[in-house]
Amino acid sequence: NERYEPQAIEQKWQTRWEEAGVFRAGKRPGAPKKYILEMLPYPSGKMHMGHVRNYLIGDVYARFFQMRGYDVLHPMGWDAFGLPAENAAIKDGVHPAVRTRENIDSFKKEIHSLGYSYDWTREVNTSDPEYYRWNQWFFIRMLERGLVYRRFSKVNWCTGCLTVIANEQVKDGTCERCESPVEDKELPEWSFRITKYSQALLDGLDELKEWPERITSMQRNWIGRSEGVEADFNVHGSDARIRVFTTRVDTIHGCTYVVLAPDHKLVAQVTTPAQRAEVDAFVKKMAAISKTDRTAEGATKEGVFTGAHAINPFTGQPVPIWIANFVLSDYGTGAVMSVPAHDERDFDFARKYTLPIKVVVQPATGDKLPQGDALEKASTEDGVLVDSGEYSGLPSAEARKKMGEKLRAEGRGEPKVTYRQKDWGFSRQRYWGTPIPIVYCEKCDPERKGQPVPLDQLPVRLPEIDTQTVLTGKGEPPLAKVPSWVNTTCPKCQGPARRETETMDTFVDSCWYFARYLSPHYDEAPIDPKEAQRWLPVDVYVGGPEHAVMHLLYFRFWTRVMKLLGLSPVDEPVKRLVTQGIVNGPDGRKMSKRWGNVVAPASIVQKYGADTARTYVLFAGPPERDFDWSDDQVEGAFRFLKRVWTLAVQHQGVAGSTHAGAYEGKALEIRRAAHKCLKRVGEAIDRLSFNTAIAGTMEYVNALYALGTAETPAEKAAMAEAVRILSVVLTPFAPHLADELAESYGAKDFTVTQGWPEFDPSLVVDDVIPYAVQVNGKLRAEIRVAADAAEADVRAAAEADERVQAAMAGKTLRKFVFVPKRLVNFVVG
Ligand code: ANZ
Ligand code: ZN
Repeated sequence: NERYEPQAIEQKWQTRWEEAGVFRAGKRPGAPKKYILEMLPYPSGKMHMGHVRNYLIGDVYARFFQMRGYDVLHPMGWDAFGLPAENAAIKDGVHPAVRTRENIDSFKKEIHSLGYSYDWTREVNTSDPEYYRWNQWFFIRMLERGLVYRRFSKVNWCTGCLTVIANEQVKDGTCERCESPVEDKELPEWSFRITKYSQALLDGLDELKEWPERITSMQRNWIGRSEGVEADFNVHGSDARIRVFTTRVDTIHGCTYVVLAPDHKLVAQVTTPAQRAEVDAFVKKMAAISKTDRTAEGATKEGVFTGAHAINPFTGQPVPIWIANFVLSDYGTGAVMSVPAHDERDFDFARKYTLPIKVVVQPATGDKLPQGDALEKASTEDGVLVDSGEYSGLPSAEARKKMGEKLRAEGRGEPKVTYRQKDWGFSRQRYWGTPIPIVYCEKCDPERKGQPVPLDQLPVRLPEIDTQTVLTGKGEPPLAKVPSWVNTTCPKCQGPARRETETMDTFVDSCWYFARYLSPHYDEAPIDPKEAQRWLPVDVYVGGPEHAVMHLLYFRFWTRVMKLLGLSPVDEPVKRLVTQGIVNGPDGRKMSKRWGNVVAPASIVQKYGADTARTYVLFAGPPERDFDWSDDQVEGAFRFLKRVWTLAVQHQGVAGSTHAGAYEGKALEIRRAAHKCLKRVGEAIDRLSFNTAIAGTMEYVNALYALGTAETPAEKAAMAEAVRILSVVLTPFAPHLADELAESYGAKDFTVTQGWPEFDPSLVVDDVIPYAVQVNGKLRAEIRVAADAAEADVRAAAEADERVQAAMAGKTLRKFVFVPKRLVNFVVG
């Protein structure tokens, strides 16, 4: 065909790849492996450009490594449970399973249309009982080990979704998903004890050298390790003790009041009758405000005096006990010793309520801070202690150590590490998720702790439901409205029992899907440990940076659990993480329905073909960077591929040409251009610099045009090789065109299977320049080396020259002089 018509060739190749199973993993058991993975999508029906880009980054890598001889695993699946399908069902009555199925089908068609190299034999659907059965299995195994437990706690209740949402999903007191207000609510909640792994997850970050620093530092902050001291303040005239957590015990002599969280358990006990009314009113007011609002950055500090006093364990002096909004009950001990001179919040609070301010740390610089109310702002740096009894004169760090030891020795406290990270509450009042495999029997379990469903009874399947009556979005969890499902028998006494009606957070599903791909139908365990040995960890994981502190932390936790359970040998799920940038519209705003700037992938594929869509998106910028959509550049990518096609058509006559003799002149130029391109593109892909890889290919095509028609046998053979190399370097980006081109030149196999040839080093040397070689300042030889050759290489080439060797024979080298691009001089004596 004379003209480039992507629509005529792309589907054909997609079908051929699929039928030949080109992208199946496990074909090369002896070869090194690469596991390339992109975050599995929530099947929302239509693909957007963000998906296209995400999967392309992985796809280029997967094809490239396959060409380099690796056994590549590149799977795809569906994060199929979740709120959108359920919310849609509440609106229009379509069962979530039906909608999800439809969405998957259309999403999958789009994926196919872009020519991605997935091994579809490993497809996973998290809403399939064959999958979620293992969520239940993990739940029970973790329950046995105390890694799952049920707690009554304050949860974030979304008033729009009518469900519990994670801390991470609360943005400024509203739900990240529906933007409705979020309230605190006391509910029993199933939780994973992820905090047991806080330190391990923190330490593990040090090993993740190939993760973006931005992500690891977000995780570090999220885990929030804090080294400090717990100290007991006795309540004056009572045997109650207030334990505080402080990172600055060195400032304890400057503590002028103590603050309890409004919901601290000692509040009622310590409050004096005179203060009771005021305290009760404040506690009530605080309970109505969500935790996030109460402690937001800009929130004004408020508090009330309890009437009671606490005794400073170091000075023996009493200080007033307050309650205030800025102290959280679920961090540290829920109580703080306030040091207004050295803490900003305490300072503001002291100013507002005229509490004393006392400087006990002077700056190490020698500047002297004024005492008391003359202080203009808190001095928060470490320094040297003053007015601190026997600790005066000590540097802060040393004082902290000594004071912590003293507290421990006296049984009044101890050094303590605190983490900001919380356990992960994962029960949801929703239908479209994994049922929690628990039953409650009044006879065997009067406390309603719950008994696990026996492993051999898994999966606990979601019941068929009448959507209209069950998915109403109101009241009890949907599953509670299905009596035939809720009522069951107790595994212990066989008497009547009720099932747990809550389902699991969908983040559970994405915790281990990457391991399920290894053996998607294995039915003895979630993963076949043999396959885990072969494939884990994931070598390259591509996804959005917005998952930094949820999915990307949760699945690290789960990976450790899988190791604990003997399923997998690795501590960390992923070696290299690539977080892709955003695709904006031509207006520079994130593509969104709201801005009306969405470009549908299907429209681009239809108009220009998948290869143009792929080439454009990859050429638009480095994977990690955002880019703005440009119709002109899409056109540009299309024109480039047309030029490739025309070039191939023009040179069709050289197909199959070979040549046994030397290559000189134009023939040599053709070969040099080809091998340089091979080198450059390979190295760029390795570095993830797909845009420069494509730029290199474009320059290569220009060079071939400039070289004109191949006339001599040598030129023809060189050109045949050059076209073959063109099909190689195009394969990761424009795979359909690459295969079509290769086939029209007589290739008998797919380009991806034929592999990535090694470039010939002698052909990629750039310009060669002469160097004068002197011995004791006298010209002895002239050598020719690459213009960019390093000193050592030039020297080696000079030393290899016979005339130079003769001039230096029997002498000792005293000095070697190197003048780049000009000369070298051996000083001998
Ligand atoms: C006295 C002090 C003096 C403090 C000083 C700081 C500076 P990080 O680093 O985040 O762990 N704190 C402790 N528990 C709290 C709670 N439940 N709610 C609010 N604040 C709390 O912060 C530890 C510091 O935060 C602790 O050290 C405590 O204030 C406060 F010059 O104690 B500090
Ligand atoms: Zn029972």
